[in-house]
Amino acid sequence: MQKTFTVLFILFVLVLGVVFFMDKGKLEAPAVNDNTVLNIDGTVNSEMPVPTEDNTIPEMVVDSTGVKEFTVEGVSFSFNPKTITVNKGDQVRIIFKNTTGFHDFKIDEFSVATKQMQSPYQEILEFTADKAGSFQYYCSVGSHRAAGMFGTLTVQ
Ligand SMILES: [Cu+2]
Repeated sequence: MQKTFTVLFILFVLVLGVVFFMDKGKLEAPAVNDNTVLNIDGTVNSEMPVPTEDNTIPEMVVDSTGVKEFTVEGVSFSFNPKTITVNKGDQVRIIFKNTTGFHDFKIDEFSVATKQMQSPYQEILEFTADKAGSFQYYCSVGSHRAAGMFGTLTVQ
């Protein structure tokens, strides 16, 4: 009888212990929601704008003067969006937001380039899309372009 009680008591303590640790695990789960922008080291980046509710960056805005405005995010090692399409003759504004790493944004054919800067960094470029074709925008830091940090500007 005494032995049975001891065994039951030990089981009870074990169950309590398991429940306690499971709860503790839940409490310690990272409280990061999907809209949070993280730095490359995983810390929360409070300086950068939070994406819109559907978690995308708006692709294009036409301002009151007719300028086609695109927000392009740079991370290691890609741009978002990966494609931009405008019409020949459009005045184009690129709001380049480097959110992760050390990058720039360049389009050789239109002679536009931001500085090479560590995130968080934002620079605004403007140019006239005065020739039709497909042009690459890319990051000229190190081998970032080869690693996938480029996109396509189509002027139609
Ligand atoms: Cu880069």
